[in-house]
Amino acid sequence: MRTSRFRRTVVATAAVALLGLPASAVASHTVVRATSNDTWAESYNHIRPGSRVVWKNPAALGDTHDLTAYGSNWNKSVTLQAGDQTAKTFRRTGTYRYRCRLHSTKRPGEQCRGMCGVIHVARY
Ligand SMILES: [Cu+2]
Repeated sequence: MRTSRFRRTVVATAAVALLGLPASAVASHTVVRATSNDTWAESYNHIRPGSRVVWKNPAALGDTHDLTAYGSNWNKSVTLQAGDQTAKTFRRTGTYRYRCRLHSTKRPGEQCRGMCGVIHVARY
């Protein structure tokens, strides 16, 4: 799997070089999964503008989670039953924070604790 991901990256990079686009123009597809420890894996993701993030709540875990945006730059509030997923394509650079309201705490002015995550969108 490591090799195929590397090969895909090489192919994508070569295609971009042929098109004369900067490497940073390559959009990606990122999967964030709820874990049995009530965390997001990975909880921090760095992506390029135009990339799609899919949050999955694996059916095998049998738990309910929630995906709620916090901060003032985006909105999302979705309940994820076991087996559910939701997605968003991030077109603008920025830092997008989210949490599961069932498994985290967030008080005004304090950091989120528990099942919290960050999507960082930047061109480099
Ligand atoms: Cu949760």
